[in-house]
Amino acid sequence: MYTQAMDTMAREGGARLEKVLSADEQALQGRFDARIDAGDFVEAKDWMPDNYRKTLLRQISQHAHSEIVGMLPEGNWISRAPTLKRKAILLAKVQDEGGHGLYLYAAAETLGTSRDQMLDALHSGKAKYSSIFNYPTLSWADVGTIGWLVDGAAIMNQVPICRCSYAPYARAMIRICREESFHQRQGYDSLLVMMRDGTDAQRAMVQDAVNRWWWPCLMMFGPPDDQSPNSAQGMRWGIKRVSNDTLRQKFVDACVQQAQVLGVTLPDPDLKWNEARQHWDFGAIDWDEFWRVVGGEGPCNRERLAARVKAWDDGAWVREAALAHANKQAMKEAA
Ligand code: FAQ
Repeated sequence: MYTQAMDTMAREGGARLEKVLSADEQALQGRFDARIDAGDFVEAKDWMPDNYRKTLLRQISQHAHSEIVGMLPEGNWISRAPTLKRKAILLAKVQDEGGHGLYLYAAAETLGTSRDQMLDALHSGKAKYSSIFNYPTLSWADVGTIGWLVDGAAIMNQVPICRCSYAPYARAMIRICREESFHQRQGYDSLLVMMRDGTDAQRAMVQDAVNRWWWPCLMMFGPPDDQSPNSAQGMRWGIKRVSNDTLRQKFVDACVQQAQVLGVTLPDPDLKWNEARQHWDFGAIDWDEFWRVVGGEGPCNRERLAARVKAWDDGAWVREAALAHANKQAMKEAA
């Protein structure tokens, strides 16, 4: 059932050739499939099919880069936070995102890809990161809205990954989800204060932020299930536990009531409770916009990548100094 099908794309004269597995490989494959079927977790040193490894690396790399690039939109507001308390919270949150990136790069390293390789792929524009971080943060309310909606969507997507069949990724996700939950609550709290105790201008600022972030947040869950090329295999391998559309629907259902408590309107005239489905119906997502952003043509793609490349270049002296220090220590110890 869990074949190496994605490995067998070699073509000769237009015909598709199946990779022939040796008897040993077939036995390993059989044991691996049985473990996945039994709900076992796979550890770094266990045998795994090449494409299981590649699929994990694709997803973990995209996830890790999202955490790191995701520091930029909110980092932009650290120096302009309205109070010392909000500044301290925002600093802690942005720092947490950096930590998440590091756990995830470490999880990817257990699969044999170094952090340098992954960063090279990010800086050269080859690696993906979440579409959501290519939108600008125009006002202070964007920071609260990112906490409420972006972290809220991230939690919805990431809680099921705590049960991912690859144990090092699952373990990293448990800690990440705990922190994301604090992120979501601080964002919601910040918006609630503005909506309840703020001025009309502040309330309008929150509504404007929600209007701009709502639809891009729904896109975070990825394309519809019937247009998601990686879902079927990811789910069969227990890497992905819940489908893109199911998670998106759960997110909408959760947000409607939260928006009511907050006193903001979600910018979707088609949002309507469906008694038969016991879910909220919502309007059509602009998938052309999603693919444009994923393809590098979002409002901030160039700016985000340039900021990451500059940070890497500016940090060269730190890496060189750390390496020189480590070499000196090693020589001392050897002597
Ligand atoms: N943006 O076949 P599927 C966060 C790509 S972390 C860009 O459905 P899959 C924390 C997808 O890679 C947010 N590309 O793919 C935070 C694939 O392209 P590929 C990140 C996207 O893997 C908060 C193609 O489209 N979270 O927010 C997006 O089965 C605040 C076809 O898609 C994760 O990465 C997108 N939104 O499902 C930080 C969670 N969606 O690779 C700072 C882990 C899809 O074939 C501040 N990842 N694509 O070239 C996942 O759960 C999955 O990878 C999905 C996509 C659900 C994102």
